[in-house]
Amino acid sequence: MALQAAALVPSAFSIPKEGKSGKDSSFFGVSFADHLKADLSCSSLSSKRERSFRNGAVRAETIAATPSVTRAAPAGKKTLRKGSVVITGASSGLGLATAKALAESGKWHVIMACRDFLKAERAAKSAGMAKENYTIMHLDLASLDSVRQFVDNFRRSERPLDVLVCNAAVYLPTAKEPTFTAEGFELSVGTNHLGHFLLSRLLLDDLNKSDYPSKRLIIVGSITGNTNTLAGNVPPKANLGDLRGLAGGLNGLNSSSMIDGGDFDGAKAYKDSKVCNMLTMQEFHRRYHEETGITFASLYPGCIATTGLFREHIPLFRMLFPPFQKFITKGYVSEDEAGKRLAQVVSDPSLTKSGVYWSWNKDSASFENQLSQEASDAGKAMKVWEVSEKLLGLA
Ligand code: NDP
Ligand code: PMR
Repeated sequence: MALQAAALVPSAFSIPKEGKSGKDSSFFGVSFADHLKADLSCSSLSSKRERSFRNGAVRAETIAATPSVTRAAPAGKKTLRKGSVVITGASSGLGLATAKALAESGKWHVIMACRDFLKAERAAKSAGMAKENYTIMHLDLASLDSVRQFVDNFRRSERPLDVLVCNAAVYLPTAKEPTFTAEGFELSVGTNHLGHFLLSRLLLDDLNKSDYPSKRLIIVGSITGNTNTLAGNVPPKANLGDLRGLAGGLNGLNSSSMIDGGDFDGAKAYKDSKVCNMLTMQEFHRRYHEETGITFASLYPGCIATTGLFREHIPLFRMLFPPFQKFITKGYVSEDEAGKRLAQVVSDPSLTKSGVYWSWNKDSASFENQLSQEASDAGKAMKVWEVSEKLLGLA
């Protein structure tokens, strides 16, 4: 299959230079054998958490998922309510599979934060989710007004917030020209990073108020943003540069639409946005973990080659990508399996460590993975944080 696919794309199996190349139809691009083995093994708050009880009351529904973590619960007592988790982009793919896994556990109420209400309702129904286990709330991450509205609506619902999962994303690999969010940021970084950055900054206070035994903020990352992997070396590679485009507002007018200030490339914009996601998780950890006890984590769930993420890719790619990942790289994972992985990061008592980028090995066992140099650069994480704050009017 690799040969067959390679024959269709001329730039097969050569190590590319840093920067742009292989746009839209690029499928292959790096020396395979050297990296394959390595990749397959990885295929201002002030209140203390002890006094953070939302609404004073503990709702009685069922036993919590994390009984061994008893920081906020008095010793010997179990938290007798369901966990309450917000998942962005839960209308398809990984988000839906995670929502389903958590809802089925009977231990979670899932708030599906989605831009298309009807699609989400149909998706929940066809996934067989019981009505009492989920609520759909409108959220369009490509509009900062919508993000703020979502936060208001969520607060009005008076549900606690125990876990927030920033999962939604767009990937626009074939776009020739940039498109923009309501506020004029390039769409991939605007949605995947900036929308989630605002959402998590606003909801941090709510998370901090939760009395749940283990509060978590999870931001979905990816292998393709990590240049210490084979997948991360497929061009165009992620690279935030000195953030000049981000600082300029990513508007494509008086600044570049790309974070590093270069020419627009949709695939690179997505990978850059994933680097921002992973850096943001670490900066949250550095700033707030000790003070709040919140677990901040990211993950690479595996290559879920069948999801809607690839809807904008060329038909040839969509046809070849799943068998390529299944049979050649063996990095493929089903939506169900990936959903179980993310559900583990939401609720497993053994995954409470903060500041971690989780991955799974061939036997589907989780392990703490290494991020690339750029995706673990503390200085860059702080800069991305500060520049994003300015763009969003948070600083
Ligand atoms: P999907 O396209 O299936 O899911 C993406 C979700 O994001 C959809 O529910 C989509 O909504 C939603 N979304 C897109 N734009 C917005 C917006 N503006 N506001 C609110 N929601 C929005 O892709 P995946 O399930 O594959 O992706 C989920 C996450 O997994 C992403 O963060 C992705 O980067 C990550 N990931 C995926 C991998 C893979 O192999 N598929 C590998 C590694 C990481 P709608 O249904 O309305 O389009
Ligand atoms: Mg990749 C072990 C090897 C491996 C893994 C785990 C992935 C995951 N990919 C691997 C290898 C390769 N890919 C190789 C050798 C090639 C060149 C033939 C290759 C190509 C490729 C393309 C063109 N891969 C891709 C694309 C995409 O458009 C996808 C992408 O970058 O989306 C941003 C993608 C992916 N490969 C993955 C994963 C997980 C993706 C997509 C999802 C993501 O990062 O979110």
